[in-house]
Amino acid sequence: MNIQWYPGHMTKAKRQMAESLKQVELVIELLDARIPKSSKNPDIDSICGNKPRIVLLNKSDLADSNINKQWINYYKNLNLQCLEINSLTGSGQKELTKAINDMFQERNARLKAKGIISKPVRALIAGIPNVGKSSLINRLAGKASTKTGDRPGVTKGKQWIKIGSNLELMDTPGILWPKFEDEEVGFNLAFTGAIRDEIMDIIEISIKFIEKIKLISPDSLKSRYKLDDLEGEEADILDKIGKNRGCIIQGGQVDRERTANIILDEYRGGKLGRISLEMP
Ligand SMILES: Nc1nc2c(ncn2[C@@H]2O[C@H](COP(=O)(O)OP(=O)(O)O)[C@@H](O)[C@H]2O)c(=O)[nH]1
Ligand SMILES: [Mg+2]
Repeated sequence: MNIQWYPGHMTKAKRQMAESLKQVELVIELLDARIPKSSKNPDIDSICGNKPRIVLLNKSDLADSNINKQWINYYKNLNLQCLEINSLTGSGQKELTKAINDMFQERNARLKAKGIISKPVRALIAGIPNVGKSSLINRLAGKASTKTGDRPGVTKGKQWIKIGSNLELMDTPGILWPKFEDEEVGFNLAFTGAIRDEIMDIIEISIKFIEKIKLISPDSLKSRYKLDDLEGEEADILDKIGKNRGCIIQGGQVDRERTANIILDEYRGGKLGRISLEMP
């Protein structure tokens, strides 16, 4: 898989992240619950230094709830706070503010002893493109104060969004770059929509996707697309799905591109069910 990267963007994001880190006491690291490993920047430890951190499994509504729990345990064992969240509905939000309050209890008590009643914890939300940073900021802010669906770099200015009396959020999220350590990471990012489709071969991606789902959740593929079995090559399965969906072009051939788009869109929209692509 050939993906175009823009080193200039990465350098800029790194610099901005370093700048933002200086201004906060807490990093809220957002991961995609379906692919917590692939959606993570593996350099996050060194990027954050010893700044306190909370890991959030976002889009938890699209991932298998048992596997979400496994990931939470996995992080617990690494001594990292981890919670699942849905930035669209706000589910998990209460747990998040409670976790932050608990985390900074000592710090608040220390300030109080000095006579400082309330100094909100300043936090930065960080994650790879499309993981849901803007959605979470909007959700926590309680109104549509930041744009969602934007490409990295669109949101600008530096303001603080007050959340309750104990928390202030930087309105500009920190952008982390995913790391293409191996091909599988690239495909996982593609399946979940973290990489723009225009720069990929969507048919190749969908074939890889079918290959993966065949292994981890064959029944969801069969029932969604009314397939009796998953025998044969992935490309043939793609064609069968196309036929069942009436994606036919002139000459009676299957419109593979349209079919590929349907499959990926439906997975991303949760229509195939809650399917996690990575386990701890
Ligand atoms: N199902 C689901 N979709 C989400 C969730 N959070 C964000 N999204 C969607 O993911 C896409 C990217 O979100 P956005 O906030 O723009 O990501 P950003 O690039 O990190 O700022 C948007 O289409 C959101 O509606 C979530 O918890 N669940
Ligand atoms: Mg955004």
